[in-house]
Amino acid sequence: MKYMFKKIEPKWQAKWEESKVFEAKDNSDKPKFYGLVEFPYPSGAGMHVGHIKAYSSLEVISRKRRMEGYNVLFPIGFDAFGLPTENYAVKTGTHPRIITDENIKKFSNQLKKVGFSFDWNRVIDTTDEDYYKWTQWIFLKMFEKGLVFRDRTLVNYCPHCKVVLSNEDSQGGKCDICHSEVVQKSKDVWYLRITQYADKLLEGLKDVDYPDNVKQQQVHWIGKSKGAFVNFDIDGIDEKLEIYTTRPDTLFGVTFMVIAPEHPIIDKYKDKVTNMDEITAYRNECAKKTEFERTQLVKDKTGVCIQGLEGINPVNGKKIPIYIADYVMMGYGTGAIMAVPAHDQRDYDFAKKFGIDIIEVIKGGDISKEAYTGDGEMINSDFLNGYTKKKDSIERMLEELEKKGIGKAGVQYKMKDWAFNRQRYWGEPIPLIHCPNCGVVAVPEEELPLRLPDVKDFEPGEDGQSPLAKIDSFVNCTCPKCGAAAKRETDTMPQWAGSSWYFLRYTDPHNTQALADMDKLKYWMPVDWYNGGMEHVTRHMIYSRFWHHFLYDLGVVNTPEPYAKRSIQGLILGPDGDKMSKSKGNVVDPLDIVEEYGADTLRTYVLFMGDYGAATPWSDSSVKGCKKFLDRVAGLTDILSEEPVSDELEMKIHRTIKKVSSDIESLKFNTAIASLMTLINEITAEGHIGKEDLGIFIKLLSPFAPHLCEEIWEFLGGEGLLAVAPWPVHDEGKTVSKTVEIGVQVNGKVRGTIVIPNGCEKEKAFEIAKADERIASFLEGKNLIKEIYVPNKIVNFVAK
Ligand code: ANZ
Ligand code: ZN
Repeated sequence: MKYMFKKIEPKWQAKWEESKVFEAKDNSDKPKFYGLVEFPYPSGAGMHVGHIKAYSSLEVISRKRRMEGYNVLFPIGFDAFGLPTENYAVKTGTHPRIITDENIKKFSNQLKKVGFSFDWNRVIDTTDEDYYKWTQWIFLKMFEKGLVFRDRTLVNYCPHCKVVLSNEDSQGGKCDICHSEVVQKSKDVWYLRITQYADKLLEGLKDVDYPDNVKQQQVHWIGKSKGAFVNFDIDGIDEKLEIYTTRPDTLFGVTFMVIAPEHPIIDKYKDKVTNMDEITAYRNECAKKTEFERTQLVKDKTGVCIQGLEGINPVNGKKIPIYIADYVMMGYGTGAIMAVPAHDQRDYDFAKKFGIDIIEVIKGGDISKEAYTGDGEMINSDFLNGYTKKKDSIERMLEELEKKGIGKAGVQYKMKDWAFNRQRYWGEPIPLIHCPNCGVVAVPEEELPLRLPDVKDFEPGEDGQSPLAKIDSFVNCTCPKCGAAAKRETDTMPQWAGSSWYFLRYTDPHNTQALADMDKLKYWMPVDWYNGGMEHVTRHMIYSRFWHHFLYDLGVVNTPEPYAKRSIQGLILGPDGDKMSKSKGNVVDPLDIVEEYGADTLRTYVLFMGDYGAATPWSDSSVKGCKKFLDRVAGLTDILSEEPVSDELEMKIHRTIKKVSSDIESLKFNTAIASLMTLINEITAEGHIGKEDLGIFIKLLSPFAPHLCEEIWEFLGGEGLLAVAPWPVHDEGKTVSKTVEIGVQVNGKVRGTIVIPNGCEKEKAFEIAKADERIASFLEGKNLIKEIYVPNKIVNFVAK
């Protein structure tokens, strides 16, 4: 048969849809498999080849699982709130609802054209009010449990997008959305207390199967640090300055202190400070810098010595100067540090610049050149002198500090609480009310969903207020507690809200009573395998693990961890090896490939192109190669024969079953496809193939190229749909060759080779060897002294 993809692809897509073969069953006795891919943001640009690669791994695994007899949940949905749609709405005056619906339609059609085996009956749209009702519900539960709080703080603000950004969304001092420069701005911010779950998020990593680098990134992001809080007296004032340090063992080496420019102690004692003007000027300079700039390890440190305040080192009573400097952050630890220039490079650079003493307390380095951060013998440190292990000196110092009541052990996290509001329209309204009498009050649960009001103008207010603030009918309400006239919160939730629990909704997408029914959750959760990008390993995965742990504590879900296993796809680069981007003009449209070569070719190619986890450049010629391979597969139907295949080919078929089955499980799709390509060469060389063996071949290929394989299956008269036909199982006995070729030595020299039955007895091997003419000639006229046989390897005769 000819590979007529234009004809067969729509045909099988229609059959799959009609037969509901990809719909997951809720009440099934079969074992379950829940495969999850990161649902797309339905942008106007439509699908990218990167989406195809990202979904193809679990597409292949889900298809294999169905054939192995599992009840498979492989869902898709749309993470549809967010800025690009809103910016487009502002630009065109079209309502985001309309834009979103159009984009979702476009995406769905594209996904269907590629033949993904998603359960289209469970599609989720995070902007659907029946969905975001539950996003708001979870938020209210967090509010109820004290995990929501409001604080006025300096925030990362993008003047272009007019939104507050979390640290993660403004890495490198640039807005994650529009890449403009981020500025610092004082704002009221709603926070989710994710730090309260820091330890659970760390602990939970022990129970999940994530790649090591994924775990490491999460551990690093959480950034747990063990150290000590120590109180320093301020000379002449009844006030303590508390610092956080990871190195209390170096306390005798402290020669100054540094506080963050925003530290409140300055204003509290401004009457005592004699250089307030200089300090104010410095603080104004600092306010212009982003946190990113401030944490860079630049040698040239800046700062101002506070005249009029002096600290006292609690372990030796020495007076030390206090500086303000921007390398100390207000948001970490206590916003104040004890500086040990001999053993901390930042402090060292600072001390050199400001001419401050450097006291060595750990032997081993050369402090005339740089700070020494290694281990060594303690010196100049009173009761710590002679200690050689950091761990022991820290322990001894902590004991001392606790005994004297001047310090205690403590932990800190790099992770900050999650800034959870945006001043934008296209997001979930935050269901809170500001009442003049009662303060902040929750919208009653039965009033959920709190719907987004219809507006005409999506432009945020110039003062950085949400567009919702301009809608009086939305803002004005009555307090649910006391009935007084009150005002609604007008900020909306960040992009990351809807994706923090979507995998739960797939288990029961139409439920109106709960976010999902407990029995269904118990059947489907946890997600067995979640594939996605490295860029979502911190933000999205940490946020969703946090929500899931919270829901677990609430008793709403049945497992603490949502994802049992995680894998990562590598990027698809442009043909030139650069990142694909519109501006570079090297973007490949997947639909163009479907149009020209067929969906099966596209699917096969994105998994054949290289290591699944690696970044790989696009290659048109390799796409064509995949197309040719599928042409040859179609051609196998022309050499069908009842003649049995050779033992050799049978062995290769069984070896291929074994290899494809195991390669798929370890995401080695490229080698799985390559082994099918090799097998087709073997079949072609043989010249014919039986129905049953061709059936095996297309079963193995079907997760990659399902349309063509269904077509061949039908041609062969296969029963039902190939999509649920049983996956082939190899016979281990048939994977080994029936014969082996081995060398024969006479007196230690190889004199020839013989073919013996695989694993044959030694007497038989000797018999075959002696019968070999060449070998016999070497033995002629000699006495055999010894016969040696290493099974399947070698025969050696010793003769004189
Ligand atoms: C004295 C010291 C001596 C320190 C030494 C280090 C080495 P991690 O591991 O990241 O938690 N620090 C504390 N609070 C800070 C802040 N708000 N801004 C900037 N730096 C801060 O780092 C903790 C260390 O970073 C602390 O330990 C403190 O310097 C500094 F040989 O104290 B250390
Ligand atoms: Zn009230």
